[in-house]
Amino acid sequence: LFDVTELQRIDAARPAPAPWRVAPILAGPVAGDAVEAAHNPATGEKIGDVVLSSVADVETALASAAPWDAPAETRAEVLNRTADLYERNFGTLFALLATEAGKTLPDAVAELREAVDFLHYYAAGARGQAHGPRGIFTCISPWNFPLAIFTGQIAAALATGNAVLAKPAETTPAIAAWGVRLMHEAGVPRTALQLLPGHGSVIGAALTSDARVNGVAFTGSTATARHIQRAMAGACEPGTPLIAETGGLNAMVVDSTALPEQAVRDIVASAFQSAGQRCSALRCLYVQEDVAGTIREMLIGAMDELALGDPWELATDVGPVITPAARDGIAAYVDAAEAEGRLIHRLAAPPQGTFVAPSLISVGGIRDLEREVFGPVLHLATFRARDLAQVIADVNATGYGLTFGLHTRIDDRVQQIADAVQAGNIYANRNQIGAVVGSQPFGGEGLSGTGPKAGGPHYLARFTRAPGPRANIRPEGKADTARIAA
Ligand code: UN1
Repeated sequence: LFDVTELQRIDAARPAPAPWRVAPILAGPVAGDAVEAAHNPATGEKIGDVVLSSVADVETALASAAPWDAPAETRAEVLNRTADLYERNFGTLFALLATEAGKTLPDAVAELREAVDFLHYYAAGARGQAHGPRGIFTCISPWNFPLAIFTGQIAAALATGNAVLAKPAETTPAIAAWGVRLMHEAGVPRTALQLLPGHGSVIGAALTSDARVNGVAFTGSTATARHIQRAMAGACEPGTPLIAETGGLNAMVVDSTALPEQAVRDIVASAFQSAGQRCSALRCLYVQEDVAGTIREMLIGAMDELALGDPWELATDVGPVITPAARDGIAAYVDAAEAEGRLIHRLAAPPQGTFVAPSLISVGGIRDLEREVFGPVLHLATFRARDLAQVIADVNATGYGLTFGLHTRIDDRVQQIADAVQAGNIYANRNQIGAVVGSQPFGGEGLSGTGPKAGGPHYLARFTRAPGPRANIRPEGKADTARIAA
């Protein structure tokens, strides 16, 4: 997919493409609101300006939005063309992913590939969709996958012929604007796709509590999902779908039959890749007590090998977290654990930028975790063989159900545990991040999301209306007016 000489070319051109200026992209005039500066999380440098959207801009978008009435075949071709444009613009997209979101180069490559996969997968799905669009979809996406999830939500809504109002995360408007530009260049009409960068506290209500909104796709916190659901309930037509992917409190169990080298490699990737800023990331590791000492020592050794720093350097394993506030919050959490004598190991963080050093904290079990800490913080617990059922019960009792990892060489145990754990994504003998569009669709259960899984066979149907008979006609051909459906 990528030519090494191209990588050298973009490396020579860095830092690109700053400074930029991003504004709402509407099918009507932009009113705008305050202008906000954007910063590179790794360095703190200013990289661009964002013209925030006002409530008036949301009104303009809603009033001008029109479902994309092109034939399914045309929509599929345009989405495939968008994927080609994404690939051709990879230099700019990588630079934006590194400078605006702090993504390491391997994470940026994976993110672009996932966005491209979503476009192709939903393009293929569009061709087989028999049902009509719902109308207008609001798509609210997170900063931790500012290209992949942003593109996936929009591609699903567009593939099925809806109009989209896209609100990117507050910290990643430039990546979103590039994506929207490329979608428009590929042939998506402006009335079918409009971009509203801004703050949820200002424009969130206008985007979700309006009778003209026929569906919302959301990825973010469980608390925000609840808030959106209440907003929609007060204004939207009953049955208007909220398709939400939310938080997690994810565990992995390593039993004494596991291959330690493989388990440790997968633990490190699951907990610390992307600086732990994935809702799928491993938060609570349970190791069977007879191998706990070995795994713990190997894990500390592997943590010491992690390189923290400039996400643009190929050698970097862990980049920055998203904002100074996120850094301070995570660091305070780890400091509190240290004060309680529960800190097992912590690396040193670079002094500049919003870096958080990966850390390992001792806990009795997942019940000791009060909330999801969205960073490179791993909790370690041990269990005795006879307590395995209790471990699974405790994991289920969190109410979350996003990812679960298992390392064992007992074949029967894989199926037993997979049957007992309530989680959307269960991974055995591999890492527990990095779902794959098509072959490993991603979604949560319980507090972790509504389903259906993104990148799976049932996702597009939620963006459509079942056709249903418009009217009940008597066999002899006369309409029974009393029974004509509205
Ligand atoms: C998220 O972190 O918001 O499988 C969800 C994975 C990713 C997770 C995306 N698809 O690691």
